[in-house]
Amino acid sequence: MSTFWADFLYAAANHPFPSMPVDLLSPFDHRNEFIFPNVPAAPGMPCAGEDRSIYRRGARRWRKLYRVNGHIFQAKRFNRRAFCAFCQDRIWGLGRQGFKCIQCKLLVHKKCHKLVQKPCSNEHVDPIEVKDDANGESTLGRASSVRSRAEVEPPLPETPPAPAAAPREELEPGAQRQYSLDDFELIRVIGRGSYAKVLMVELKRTKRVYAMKVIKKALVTDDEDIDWVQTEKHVFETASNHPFLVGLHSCFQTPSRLFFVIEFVRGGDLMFHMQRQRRLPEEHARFYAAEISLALHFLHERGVIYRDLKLDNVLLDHEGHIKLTDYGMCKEGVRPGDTTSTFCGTPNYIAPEILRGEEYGFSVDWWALGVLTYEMLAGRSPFDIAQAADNPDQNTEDYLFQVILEKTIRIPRSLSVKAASVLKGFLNKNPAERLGCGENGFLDIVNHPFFKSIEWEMLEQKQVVPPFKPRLEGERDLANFPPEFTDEPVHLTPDNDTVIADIDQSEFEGFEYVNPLLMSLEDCV
Ligand code: C58
Repeated sequence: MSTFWADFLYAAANHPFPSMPVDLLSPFDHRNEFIFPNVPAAPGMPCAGEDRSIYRRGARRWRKLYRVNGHIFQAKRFNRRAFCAFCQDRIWGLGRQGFKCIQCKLLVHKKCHKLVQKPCSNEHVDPIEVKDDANGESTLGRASSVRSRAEVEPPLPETPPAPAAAPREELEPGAQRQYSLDDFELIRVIGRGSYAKVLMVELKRTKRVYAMKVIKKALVTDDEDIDWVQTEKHVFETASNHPFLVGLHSCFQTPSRLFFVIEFVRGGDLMFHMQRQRRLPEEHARFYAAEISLALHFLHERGVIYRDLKLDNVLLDHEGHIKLTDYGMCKEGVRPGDTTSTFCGTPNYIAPEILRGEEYGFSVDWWALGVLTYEMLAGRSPFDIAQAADNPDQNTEDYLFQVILEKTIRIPRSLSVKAASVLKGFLNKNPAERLGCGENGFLDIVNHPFFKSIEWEMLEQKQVVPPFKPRLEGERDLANFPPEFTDEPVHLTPDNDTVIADIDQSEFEGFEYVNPLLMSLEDCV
Protein backbone atom coordinates (compact mmCIF):
# COMPACT_ATOMS: atom_id res chain seq x y z
CA MET A 1 0.00 0.00 0.00
CA SER A 2 1.40 3.39 -0.85
CA THR A 3 2.33 5.85 1.82
CA PHE A 4 -0.37 8.40 1.30
CA TRP A 5 -2.85 5.93 2.70
CA ALA A 6 -1.09 5.84 6.04
CA ASP A 7 -3.88 7.12 8.26
CA PHE A 8 -6.84 5.86 6.37
CA LEU A 9 -8.92 2.80 6.43
CA TYR A 10 -10.68 1.87 3.30
CA ALA A 11 -14.03 2.06 4.96
CA ALA A 12 -16.03 1.78 1.79
CA ALA A 13 -15.69 -1.98 1.61
CA ASN A 14 -19.38 -2.62 2.28
CA HIS A 15 -20.65 -1.75 -1.12
CA PRO A 16 -24.35 -2.37 -1.40
CA PHE A 17 -24.41 -2.61 -5.13
CA PRO A 18 -22.61 -5.36 -6.94
CA SER A 19 -21.93 -3.12 -9.91
CA MET A 20 -19.83 -0.81 -7.83
CA PRO A 21 -16.18 -1.53 -7.03
CA VAL A 22 -16.25 -3.57 -3.87
CA ASP A 23 -12.71 -3.83 -2.68
CA LEU A 24 -10.83 -0.61 -2.86
CA LEU A 25 -7.56 -2.41 -2.37
CA SER A 26 -7.98 -4.69 -5.30
CA PRO A 27 -6.76 -3.51 -8.65
CA PHE A 28 -9.53 -2.86 -11.09
CA ASP A 29 -9.50 -2.59 -14.79
CA HIS A 30 -8.28 0.82 -15.71
CA ARG A 31 -8.04 0.23 -19.39
CA ASN A 32 -11.14 2.07 -20.41
CA GLU A 33 -10.25 5.19 -18.58
CA PHE A 34 -10.51 6.65 -22.07
CA ILE A 35 -13.92 8.13 -22.37
CA PHE A 36 -13.89 7.35 -26.05
CA PRO A 37 -11.57 4.51 -26.96
CA ASN A 38 -12.70 4.76 -30.60
CA VAL A 39 -15.66 5.77 -32.71
CA PRO A 40 -18.90 3.81 -32.20
CA ALA A 41 -20.62 2.09 -35.12
CA ALA A 42 -23.53 4.49 -34.80
CA PRO A 43 -24.27 7.40 -32.48
CA GLY A 44 -25.32 6.04 -29.12
CA MET A 45 -23.76 2.63 -29.63
CA PRO A 46 -20.95 1.56 -27.34
CA CYS A 47 -17.43 1.71 -28.72
CA ALA A 48 -15.56 -1.53 -29.37
CA GLY A 49 -14.30 -2.83 -26.03
CA GLU A 50 -16.22 -0.14 -24.20
CA ASP A 51 -17.27 -0.99 -20.69
CA ARG A 52 -19.96 1.46 -19.72
CA SER A 53 -19.76 0.66 -16.05
CA ILE A 54 -16.33 2.23 -15.79
CA TYR A 55 -17.68 5.64 -16.71
CA ARG A 56 -19.95 5.71 -13.76
CA ARG A 57 -17.61 4.58 -11.08
CA GLY A 58 -19.02 6.18 -7.97
CA ALA A 59 -17.73 8.55 -5.39
CA ARG A 60 -16.57 7.19 -2.10
CA ARG A 61 -15.47 8.38 1.27
CA TRP A 62 -12.57 7.09 3.24
CA ARG A 63 -13.03 7.67 6.95
CA LYS A 64 -10.32 8.52 9.40
CA LEU A 65 -10.25 6.21 12.40
CA TYR A 66 -8.49 6.64 15.72
CA ARG A 67 -7.53 3.57 17.70
CA VAL A 68 -7.16 3.77 21.48
CA ASN A 69 -7.32 0.80 23.90
CA GLY A 70 -9.02 -1.41 21.36
CA HIS A 71 -11.63 1.22 20.59
CA ILE A 72 -11.87 2.43 17.03
CA PHE A 73 -13.14 5.97 17.20
CA GLN A 74 -14.69 7.94 14.43
CA ALA A 75 -15.44 11.66 14.60
CA LYS A 76 -19.15 12.28 14.89
CA ARG A 77 -21.53 15.16 15.18
CA PHE A 78 -24.36 14.60 17.59
CA ASN A 79 -27.79 15.80 16.72
CA ARG A 80 -29.16 14.97 20.13
CA ARG A 81 -28.06 14.88 23.74
CA ALA A 82 -24.92 12.88 24.32
CA PHE A 83 -22.51 12.64 27.25
CA CYS A 84 -18.82 11.93 27.32
CA ALA A 85 -18.00 8.55 28.84
CA PHE A 86 -14.71 9.91 30.11
CA CYS A 87 -15.48 13.28 31.73
CA GLN A 88 -19.27 12.81 31.88
CA ASP A 89 -19.90 16.30 30.55
CA ARG A 90 -22.28 16.89 27.74
CA ILE A 91 -20.86 16.73 24.24
CA TRP A 92 -21.69 20.15 22.88
CA GLY A 93 -20.98 22.35 19.97
CA LEU A 94 -20.88 22.44 16.24
CA GLY A 95 -18.88 20.23 13.94
CA ARG A 96 -17.54 16.85 14.89
CA GLN A 97 -17.23 17.49 18.54
CA GLY A 98 -17.41 13.88 19.64
CA PHE A 99 -15.87 10.50 18.90
CA LYS A 100 -17.85 7.29 18.75
CA CYS A 101 -16.32 3.81 18.87
CA ILE A 102 -17.54 1.94 15.81
CA GLN A 103 -17.49 -1.33 17.79
CA CYS A 104 -18.80 -0.69 21.30
CA LYS A 105 -20.52 2.65 20.45
CA LEU A 106 -18.77 4.42 23.32
CA LEU A 107 -19.14 8.20 23.07
CA VAL A 108 -16.44 10.62 24.19
CA HIS A 109 -15.30 14.16 23.49
CA LYS A 110 -12.68 14.50 20.80
CA LYS A 111 -10.45 16.02 23.47
CA CYS A 112 -11.03 13.04 25.79
CA HIS A 113 -10.62 10.16 23.37
CA LYS A 114 -6.96 9.55 24.09
CA LEU A 115 -7.64 9.42 27.81
CA VAL A 116 -10.12 6.56 27.75
CA GLN A 117 -8.72 3.70 29.76
CA LYS A 118 -11.47 1.15 29.63
CA PRO A 119 -10.78 -1.22 26.80
CA CYS A 120 -13.34 -1.71 24.11
CA SER A 121 -15.99 -4.18 25.26
CA ASN A 122 -16.85 -5.32 21.79
CA GLU A 123 -13.52 -5.73 20.10
CA HIS A 124 -14.13 -8.20 17.39
CA VAL A 125 -11.35 -9.41 15.20
CA ASP A 126 -12.56 -8.44 11.80
CA PRO A 127 -9.75 -8.61 9.27
CA ILE A 128 -9.94 -4.89 8.69
CA GLU A 129 -6.82 -2.89 8.39
CA VAL A 130 -6.71 0.06 10.69
CA LYS A 131 -3.67 2.23 10.98
CA ASP A 132 -3.16 3.85 14.32
CA ASP A 133 -3.59 7.56 14.38
CA ALA A 134 -0.20 9.24 14.34
CA ASN A 135 -0.64 10.53 17.89
CA GLY A 136 -3.25 8.02 18.82
CA GLU A 137 -1.31 6.27 21.55
CA SER A 138 -3.04 6.33 24.88
CA THR A 139 -1.77 8.99 27.23
CA LEU A 140 -2.20 8.68 30.97
CA GLY A 141 -5.10 10.62 32.31
CA ARG A 142 -7.65 10.71 35.04
CA ALA A 143 -9.22 7.34 35.46
CA SER A 144 -12.88 7.20 34.77
CA SER A 145 -15.50 4.56 34.63
CA VAL A 146 -17.09 3.98 31.31
CA ARG A 147 -20.80 3.98 31.00
CA SER A 148 -22.85 1.76 28.80
CA ARG A 149 -24.47 3.11 25.72
CA ALA A 150 -27.86 3.32 27.39
CA GLU A 151 -26.46 5.59 30.04
CA VAL A 152 -24.39 7.61 27.68
CA GLU A 153 -27.38 8.40 25.55
CA PRO A 154 -30.33 9.32 27.74
CA PRO A 155 -33.86 9.35 26.35
CA LEU A 156 -34.55 12.15 23.96
CA PRO A 157 -35.81 15.43 25.37
CA GLU A 158 -39.57 16.03 25.23
CA THR A 159 -39.31 18.45 22.36
CA PRO A 160 -37.68 16.82 19.37
CA PRO A 161 -34.81 18.72 17.80
CA ALA A 162 -35.86 21.25 15.19
CA PRO A 163 -35.78 19.86 11.67
CA ALA A 164 -32.58 20.69 9.90
CA ALA A 165 -34.29 22.02 6.82
CA ALA A 166 -36.28 25.17 6.05
CA PRO A 167 -38.45 26.55 8.79
CA ARG A 168 -41.93 25.11 8.81
CA GLU A 169 -43.50 28.40 9.79
CA GLU A 170 -43.19 29.47 6.19
CA LEU A 171 -45.67 26.84 5.13
CA GLU A 172 -49.22 27.91 4.45
CA PRO A 173 -51.71 26.44 6.88
CA GLY A 174 -52.83 23.12 5.52
CA ALA A 175 -49.73 22.78 3.36
CA GLN A 176 -47.81 20.94 6.06
CA ARG A 177 -48.69 17.47 4.96
CA GLN A 178 -45.80 15.13 4.56
CA TYR A 179 -45.20 12.84 1.68
CA SER A 180 -44.80 9.08 1.76
CA LEU A 181 -43.77 6.40 -0.69
CA ASP A 182 -47.46 5.80 -1.52
CA ASP A 183 -47.69 9.25 -3.07
CA PHE A 184 -45.26 8.28 -5.82
CA GLU A 185 -45.24 5.90 -8.70
CA LEU A 186 -41.76 4.50 -9.27
CA ILE A 187 -41.04 4.72 -12.99
CA ARG A 188 -37.46 3.55 -13.41
CA VAL A 189 -33.93 3.43 -12.07
CA ILE A 190 -31.79 6.23 -13.53
CA GLY A 191 -28.61 6.02 -11.48
CA ARG A 192 -26.79 4.50 -8.57
CA GLY A 193 -23.79 5.26 -6.42
CA SER A 194 -21.96 3.72 -3.51
CA TYR A 195 -24.56 4.97 -1.10
CA ALA A 196 -27.70 5.54 -3.09
CA LYS A 197 -30.02 4.48 -5.83
CA VAL A 198 -31.81 7.13 -7.88
CA LEU A 199 -35.22 6.64 -9.44
CA MET A 200 -37.40 8.60 -11.79
CA VAL A 201 -40.79 8.87 -10.06
CA GLU A 202 -44.15 10.52 -10.58
CA LEU A 203 -46.10 12.30 -7.88
CA LYS A 204 -49.49 10.64 -8.41
CA ARG A 205 -51.58 13.65 -7.41
CA THR A 206 -50.01 16.07 -9.90
CA LYS A 207 -48.50 13.67 -12.43
CA ARG A 208 -45.26 15.64 -12.13
CA VAL A 209 -41.98 13.80 -12.53
CA TYR A 210 -39.15 13.89 -9.95
CA ALA A 211 -35.83 12.21 -9.30
CA MET A 212 -35.84 10.25 -6.05
CA LYS A 213 -32.60 9.48 -4.25
CA VAL A 214 -33.01 6.46 -2.00
CA ILE A 215 -30.51 5.73 0.77
CA LYS A 216 -30.55 2.63 2.96
CA LYS A 217 -30.38 3.66 6.61
CA ALA A 218 -28.28 0.63 7.44
CA LEU A 219 -25.54 2.10 5.26
CA VAL A 220 -25.68 5.42 7.03
CA THR A 221 -25.34 3.89 10.46
CA ASP A 222 -23.08 0.97 9.60
CA ASP A 223 -19.74 2.54 9.02
CA GLU A 224 -20.69 6.14 8.64
CA ASP A 225 -22.62 8.48 10.81
CA ILE A 226 -25.59 10.63 10.06
CA ASP A 227 -23.49 13.73 9.35
CA TRP A 228 -23.61 13.53 5.62
CA VAL A 229 -27.35 13.02 5.48
CA GLN A 230 -27.84 16.25 7.41
CA THR A 231 -25.27 17.99 5.25
CA GLU A 232 -26.98 16.84 2.09
CA LYS A 233 -30.26 18.31 3.34
CA HIS A 234 -28.62 21.61 4.30
CA VAL A 235 -26.97 21.89 0.90
CA PHE A 236 -30.29 21.19 -0.82
CA GLU A 237 -31.73 24.09 1.14
CA THR A 238 -28.94 26.38 -0.01
CA ALA A 239 -29.08 25.04 -3.56
CA SER A 240 -32.77 25.69 -4.02
CA ASN A 241 -31.86 29.33 -4.62
CA HIS A 242 -29.54 28.81 -7.54
CA PRO A 243 -30.38 28.19 -11.21
CA PHE A 244 -27.48 25.77 -11.69
CA LEU A 245 -28.10 23.52 -8.68
CA VAL A 246 -30.88 20.94 -8.30
CA GLY A 247 -33.47 21.78 -5.67
CA LEU A 248 -35.32 19.64 -3.17
CA HIS A 249 -39.04 18.88 -3.33
CA SER A 250 -39.39 16.85 -0.15
CA CYS A 251 -37.83 14.30 2.20
CA PHE A 252 -39.44 11.37 3.96
CA GLN A 253 -38.47 8.00 5.39
CA THR A 254 -39.55 4.42 5.92
CA PRO A 255 -38.10 2.17 8.65
CA SER A 256 -35.33 1.08 6.29
CA ARG A 257 -34.76 4.01 3.94
CA LEU A 258 -34.36 7.75 3.48
CA PHE A 259 -35.86 9.48 0.45
CA PHE A 260 -34.85 12.76 -1.17
CA VAL A 261 -37.35 13.89 -3.79
CA ILE A 262 -35.46 16.13 -6.20
CA GLU A 263 -36.66 18.42 -9.00
CA PHE A 264 -36.27 16.48 -12.21
CA VAL A 265 -33.76 17.65 -14.79
CA ARG A 266 -34.69 16.19 -18.14
CA GLY A 267 -31.78 16.44 -20.53
CA GLY A 268 -29.52 13.71 -19.14
CA ASP A 269 -25.97 14.29 -17.86
CA LEU A 270 -22.74 15.51 -19.47
CA MET A 271 -21.31 11.98 -19.42
CA PHE A 272 -24.14 10.75 -21.62
CA HIS A 273 -23.85 13.82 -23.82
CA MET A 274 -20.06 13.38 -24.15
CA GLN A 275 -20.44 9.71 -25.08
CA ARG A 276 -22.27 10.93 -28.17
CA GLN A 277 -20.02 13.84 -29.02
CA ARG A 278 -16.50 12.47 -28.74
CA ARG A 279 -15.27 15.91 -27.77
CA LEU A 280 -16.87 19.29 -27.49
CA PRO A 281 -16.09 22.43 -29.47
CA GLU A 282 -14.29 24.95 -27.27
CA GLU A 283 -17.31 27.25 -27.35
CA HIS A 284 -19.50 24.54 -25.80
CA ALA A 285 -16.96 23.51 -23.19
CA ARG A 286 -16.51 27.17 -22.25
CA PHE A 287 -20.25 27.60 -21.69
CA TYR A 288 -20.52 24.50 -19.47
CA ALA A 289 -17.32 25.29 -17.56
CA ALA A 290 -18.56 28.83 -16.93
CA GLU A 291 -22.00 27.77 -15.67
CA ILE A 292 -20.36 25.12 -13.47
CA SER A 293 -17.94 27.77 -12.14
CA LEU A 294 -20.88 29.93 -11.09
CA ALA A 295 -22.52 26.99 -9.32
CA LEU A 296 -19.29 26.08 -7.50
CA HIS A 297 -18.61 29.70 -6.57
CA PHE A 298 -22.15 30.00 -5.18
CA LEU A 299 -21.57 26.94 -2.97
CA HIS A 300 -18.11 28.14 -1.88
CA GLU A 301 -19.48 31.53 -0.87
CA ARG A 302 -21.89 29.69 1.37
CA GLY A 303 -19.21 27.56 2.99
CA VAL A 304 -19.78 24.39 0.98
CA ILE A 305 -17.11 22.32 -0.81
CA TYR A 306 -18.88 20.22 -3.43
CA ARG A 307 -16.19 17.51 -3.65
CA ASP A 308 -17.83 15.38 -6.33
CA LEU A 309 -17.75 17.31 -9.58
CA LYS A 310 -17.72 14.85 -12.48
CA LEU A 311 -19.48 14.41 -15.82
CA ASP A 312 -22.22 12.24 -14.25
CA ASN A 313 -23.22 14.95 -11.81
CA VAL A 314 -23.58 17.71 -14.38
CA LEU A 315 -27.15 17.52 -15.67
CA LEU A 316 -28.62 19.41 -18.62
CA ASP A 317 -32.08 20.93 -18.37
CA HIS A 318 -34.53 21.03 -21.28
CA GLU A 319 -32.94 24.23 -22.60
CA GLY A 320 -29.38 22.99 -22.20
CA HIS A 321 -28.36 24.86 -19.05
CA ILE A 322 -26.43 22.87 -16.49
CA LYS A 323 -27.51 21.80 -13.02
CA LEU A 324 -25.26 20.03 -10.55
CA THR A 325 -26.78 17.11 -8.65
CA ASP A 326 -25.77 14.92 -5.71
CA TYR A 327 -24.72 16.76 -2.59
CA GLY A 328 -23.83 13.56 -0.74
CA MET A 329 -20.09 14.32 -0.71
CA CYS A 330 -20.38 17.98 0.27
CA LYS A 331 -18.54 19.48 3.20
CA GLU A 332 -20.38 22.36 4.85
CA GLY A 333 -19.46 25.09 7.29
CA VAL A 334 -16.14 25.89 5.62
CA ARG A 335 -15.03 29.51 6.03
CA PRO A 336 -12.45 31.17 3.79
CA GLY A 337 -9.07 29.70 4.63
CA ASP A 338 -10.59 26.76 6.51
CA THR A 339 -9.48 23.27 5.65
CA THR A 340 -10.67 19.71 6.04
CA SER A 341 -9.02 16.34 5.53
CA THR A 342 -11.56 13.63 4.68
CA PHE A 343 -10.29 11.44 1.90
CA CYS A 344 -13.18 11.33 -0.53
CA GLY A 345 -14.35 11.76 -4.07
CA THR A 346 -14.29 9.86 -7.34
CA PRO A 347 -10.80 8.52 -8.17
CA ASN A 348 -10.26 10.23 -11.52
CA TYR A 349 -11.23 13.62 -10.09
CA ILE A 350 -9.46 13.54 -6.72
CA ALA A 351 -7.09 16.48 -6.27
CA PRO A 352 -3.39 15.85 -5.47
CA GLU A 353 -3.65 17.59 -2.10
CA ILE A 354 -6.28 15.03 -1.00
CA LEU A 355 -4.05 12.19 -2.18
CA ARG A 356 -1.08 13.66 -0.32
CA GLY A 357 -3.20 13.57 2.84
CA GLU A 358 -2.98 17.32 3.22
CA GLU A 359 -5.60 19.58 4.66
CA TYR A 360 -7.57 21.08 1.80
CA GLY A 361 -10.28 23.63 1.05
CA PHE A 362 -12.26 24.85 -1.96
CA SER A 363 -9.26 24.21 -4.22
CA VAL A 364 -10.32 20.59 -4.77
CA ASP A 365 -13.42 21.70 -6.69
CA TRP A 366 -11.36 23.83 -9.09
CA TRP A 367 -9.07 20.87 -9.70
CA ALA A 368 -12.08 18.68 -10.53
CA LEU A 369 -13.36 21.39 -12.87
CA GLY A 370 -9.97 21.22 -14.60
CA VAL A 371 -10.31 17.44 -15.03
CA LEU A 372 -13.86 17.81 -16.31
CA THR A 373 -13.00 20.65 -18.71
CA TYR A 374 -10.07 18.61 -20.01
CA GLU A 375 -12.46 15.70 -20.61
CA MET A 376 -14.87 17.96 -22.51
CA LEU A 377 -12.11 19.44 -24.68
CA ALA A 378 -9.91 16.39 -25.24
CA GLY A 379 -12.49 13.59 -25.12
CA ARG A 380 -10.47 11.65 -22.60
CA SER A 381 -9.25 11.89 -19.03
CA PRO A 382 -6.00 13.81 -18.44
CA PHE A 383 -4.79 10.73 -16.55
CA ASP A 384 -5.17 8.17 -19.29
CA ILE A 385 -2.12 6.15 -19.97
CA ALA A 386 -2.33 4.69 -23.45
CA GLN A 387 -0.10 1.71 -22.74
CA ALA A 388 -1.74 0.95 -19.38
CA ALA A 389 -4.16 -1.44 -21.03
CA ASP A 390 -1.62 -4.23 -21.32
CA ASN A 391 0.17 -3.74 -18.06
CA PRO A 392 -1.67 -5.07 -15.01
CA ASP A 393 0.50 -2.98 -12.68
CA GLN A 394 -0.85 0.14 -14.28
CA ASN A 395 -4.49 -0.84 -13.97
CA THR A 396 -4.78 -0.12 -10.29
CA GLU A 397 -6.28 2.73 -8.37
CA ASP A 398 -2.93 3.27 -6.68
CA TYR A 399 -1.34 3.72 -10.06
CA LEU A 400 -4.00 6.23 -11.09
CA PHE A 401 -3.32 8.18 -7.91
CA GLN A 402 0.40 8.12 -8.59
CA VAL A 403 -0.23 9.50 -12.06
CA ILE A 404 -2.41 12.28 -10.63
CA LEU A 405 0.33 13.13 -8.15
CA GLU A 406 3.37 12.93 -10.37
CA LYS A 407 2.71 12.90 -14.07
CA THR A 408 2.97 16.12 -16.02
CA ILE A 409 -0.34 16.66 -17.76
CA ARG A 410 -0.06 16.80 -21.52
CA ILE A 411 -2.48 19.11 -23.27
CA PRO A 412 -3.49 18.08 -26.80
CA ARG A 413 -1.88 20.36 -29.35
CA SER A 414 -5.21 20.74 -31.10
CA LEU A 415 -6.47 22.97 -28.28
CA SER A 416 -6.18 26.75 -28.40
CA VAL A 417 -3.59 28.60 -26.33
CA LYS A 418 -6.31 29.98 -24.05
CA ALA A 419 -7.85 26.55 -23.50
CA ALA A 420 -4.44 25.07 -22.73
CA SER A 421 -3.81 27.90 -20.31
CA VAL A 422 -7.09 27.46 -18.41
CA LEU A 423 -6.46 23.71 -18.12
CA LYS A 424 -2.93 24.28 -16.84
CA GLY A 425 -4.39 26.81 -14.41
CA PHE A 426 -6.97 24.44 -12.92
CA LEU A 427 -4.73 21.38 -13.07
CA ASN A 428 -1.87 22.90 -11.11
CA LYS A 429 -0.84 20.25 -8.58
CA ASN A 430 -0.07 22.95 -6.04
CA PRO A 431 -3.41 24.24 -4.69
CA ALA A 432 -1.81 27.54 -3.66
CA GLU A 433 -0.95 28.30 -7.29
CA ARG A 434 -4.11 26.86 -8.84
CA LEU A 435 -6.50 29.03 -10.85
CA GLY A 436 -9.34 30.17 -8.59
CA CYS A 437 -7.39 29.55 -5.40
CA GLY A 438 -5.27 32.69 -5.17
CA GLU A 439 -5.93 35.96 -3.36
CA ASN A 440 -8.39 37.09 -6.01
CA GLY A 441 -10.18 33.75 -5.87
CA PHE A 442 -13.05 33.49 -8.31
CA LEU A 443 -12.15 36.76 -10.05
CA ASP A 444 -9.09 35.12 -11.57
CA ILE A 445 -11.41 32.62 -13.26
CA VAL A 446 -13.82 35.32 -14.44
CA ASN A 447 -10.92 37.29 -15.90
CA HIS A 448 -9.12 34.38 -17.50
CA PRO A 449 -8.64 34.83 -21.27
CA PHE A 450 -10.43 31.53 -21.92
CA PHE A 451 -13.62 33.04 -20.47
CA LYS A 452 -13.21 36.43 -22.13
CA SER A 453 -16.36 36.07 -24.24
CA ILE A 454 -18.51 35.08 -21.25
CA GLU A 455 -20.91 37.67 -19.93
CA TRP A 456 -21.07 36.43 -16.40
CA GLU A 457 -24.10 38.38 -15.17
CA MET A 458 -26.16 37.39 -18.18
CA LEU A 459 -24.98 33.81 -17.76
CA GLU A 460 -26.10 33.62 -14.15
CA GLN A 461 -29.55 34.97 -15.16
CA LYS A 462 -29.81 32.18 -17.72
CA GLN A 463 -29.85 34.90 -20.38
CA VAL A 464 -27.21 33.20 -22.51
CA VAL A 465 -28.60 30.67 -24.98
CA PRO A 466 -26.96 27.27 -24.41
CA PRO A 467 -24.91 25.86 -27.28
CA PHE A 468 -26.85 22.61 -27.35
CA LYS A 469 -30.50 21.84 -26.69
CA PRO A 470 -31.24 18.27 -25.61
CA ARG A 471 -33.75 16.61 -27.88
CA LEU A 472 -36.84 15.94 -25.80
CA GLU A 473 -40.16 14.71 -27.04
CA GLY A 474 -42.27 14.84 -23.91
CA GLU A 475 -41.69 15.27 -20.21
CA ARG A 476 -41.05 11.57 -19.90
CA ASP A 477 -38.81 11.15 -22.90
CA LEU A 478 -36.20 8.57 -22.02
CA ALA A 479 -33.93 9.30 -24.98
CA ASN A 480 -31.32 11.07 -22.88
CA PHE A 481 -31.10 8.47 -20.17
CA PRO A 482 -28.14 6.21 -19.65
CA PRO A 483 -28.99 2.89 -21.28
CA GLU A 484 -27.30 0.76 -18.65
CA PHE A 485 -30.33 0.92 -16.37
CA THR A 486 -33.03 -0.06 -18.86
CA ASP A 487 -33.52 -3.62 -17.61
CA GLU A 488 -33.28 -2.81 -13.98
CA PRO A 489 -36.34 -3.55 -11.86
CA VAL A 490 -37.67 -0.36 -10.36
CA HIS A 491 -39.11 -1.75 -7.12
CA LEU A 492 -37.47 -1.45 -3.72
CA THR A 493 -36.71 -4.70 -1.92
CA PRO A 494 -39.09 -5.40 0.99
CA ASP A 495 -37.89 -4.36 4.41
CA ASN A 496 -35.96 -6.94 6.37
CA ASP A 497 -36.94 -6.99 10.06
CA THR A 498 -33.54 -8.05 11.33
CA VAL A 499 -31.85 -5.23 9.45
CA ILE A 500 -34.40 -2.72 10.75
CA ALA A 501 -33.97 -3.94 14.32
CA ASP A 502 -30.35 -2.77 14.20
CA ILE A 503 -31.23 0.75 13.08
CA ASP A 504 -31.35 3.47 15.68
CA GLN A 505 -34.38 5.34 14.36
CA SER A 506 -33.79 8.32 16.62
CA GLU A 507 -30.85 9.22 14.37
CA PHE A 508 -33.32 10.13 11.65
CA GLU A 509 -35.83 12.12 13.62
CA GLY A 510 -36.87 15.29 11.89
CA PHE A 511 -35.74 14.12 8.48
CA GLU A 512 -39.15 14.78 6.93
CA TYR A 513 -39.37 17.96 4.91
CA VAL A 514 -41.57 19.63 2.35
CA ASN A 515 -40.25 22.53 0.29
CA PRO A 516 -42.85 25.27 0.78
CA LEU A 517 -42.04 26.93 -2.54
CA LEU A 518 -42.47 23.80 -4.60
CA MET A 519 -45.62 22.95 -2.65
CA SER A 520 -47.33 26.17 -3.62
CA LEU A 521 -46.25 25.68 -7.21
CA GLU A 522 -47.86 22.28 -7.15
CA ASP A 523 -51.10 23.66 -5.83
CA CYS A 524 -51.29 25.90 -8.87
CA VAL A 525 -51.53 22.94 -11.20
C1 C58 B 1 -27.67 10.86 -13.90
N1 C58 B 1 -26.23 10.80 -13.76
S1 C58 B 1 -27.89 11.97 -7.21
C2 C58 B 1 -28.30 9.77 -13.08
N2 C58 B 1 -27.91 9.84 -11.68
C3 C58 B 1 -28.41 10.79 -10.86
N3 C58 B 1 -29.34 11.64 -11.33
C4 C58 B 1 -29.82 12.63 -10.52
N4 C58 B 1 -29.41 12.81 -9.27
C5 C58 B 1 -28.50 11.95 -8.79
N5 C58 B 1 -32.82 15.10 -12.17
C6 C58 B 1 -27.98 10.90 -9.54
C7 C58 B 1 -27.08 10.09 -8.75
C8 C58 B 1 -26.96 10.57 -7.45
C9 C58 B 1 -26.16 9.94 -6.37
C10 C58 B 1 -25.84 8.52 -6.74
C11 C58 B 1 -25.34 8.42 -8.15
C12 C58 B 1 -26.40 8.83 -9.15
C13 C58 B 1 -30.85 13.50 -11.08
C14 C58 B 1 -31.39 14.55 -10.35
C15 C58 B 1 -32.36 15.35 -10.93
C16 C58 B 1 -32.32 14.08 -12.88
C17 C58 B 1 -31.34 13.25 -12.36
C18 C58 B 1 -28.03 10.68 -15.37
C19 C58 B 1 -29.46 11.04 -15.67
C20 C58 B 1 -29.89 12.34 -15.73
C21 C58 B 1 -31.22 12.66 -16.00
C22 C58 B 1 -32.13 11.64 -16.21
C23 C58 B 1 -31.71 10.33 -16.17
C24 C58 B 1 -30.37 10.02 -15.90
